[in-house]
Amino acid sequence: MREAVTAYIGVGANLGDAAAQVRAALQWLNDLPQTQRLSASSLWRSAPVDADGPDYCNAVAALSTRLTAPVLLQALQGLETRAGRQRPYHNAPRTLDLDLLLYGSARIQSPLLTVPHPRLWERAFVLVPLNEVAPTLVDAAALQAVAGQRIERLEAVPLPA
Ligand code: PH2
Ligand code: MG
Ligand code: MG
Repeated sequence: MREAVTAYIGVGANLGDAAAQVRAALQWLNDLPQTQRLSASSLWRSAPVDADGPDYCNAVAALSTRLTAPVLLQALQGLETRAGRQRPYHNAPRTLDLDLLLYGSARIQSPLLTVPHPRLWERAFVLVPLNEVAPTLVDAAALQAVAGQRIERLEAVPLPA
């Protein structure tokens, strides 16, 4: 059997009941095959970055998975479809966005997938929740670099089950 890998998933939504969609997605991630959710961040409200529409709800989940990165990506896209995701134009408001931020220590550059996520270090809506679930991965200078971006906690980290 393949080794389990720790992967970090960025969760976002800004269409419909965004917080409910993000909460549902955090459950769905735990139900993926060969995957357990290790932890989830708080839910955060953030201003859209390079995008339009309402404020986003964002979170980050840590997974332990035996899925390969491409298979995990496909599974994430399946969950976006399950949430009714449509893609009318680039960065359009969405019911659910699931981004593979980190897959262990892997560096992947393929036509389908770039890991680590290329814009991870530029975005408070990723770094602030990632810092809750993996504080050793995010240093103070990285947080300082995105301190001008509006983000506020909506809902605290859920207590462990
Ligand atoms: N996702 C984007 C573009 N801009 N802004 C916020 N605040 N949150 C997001 O999740 C987000 C965004 C593209 O996926
Ligand atoms: Mg995204
Ligand atoms: Mg995406």
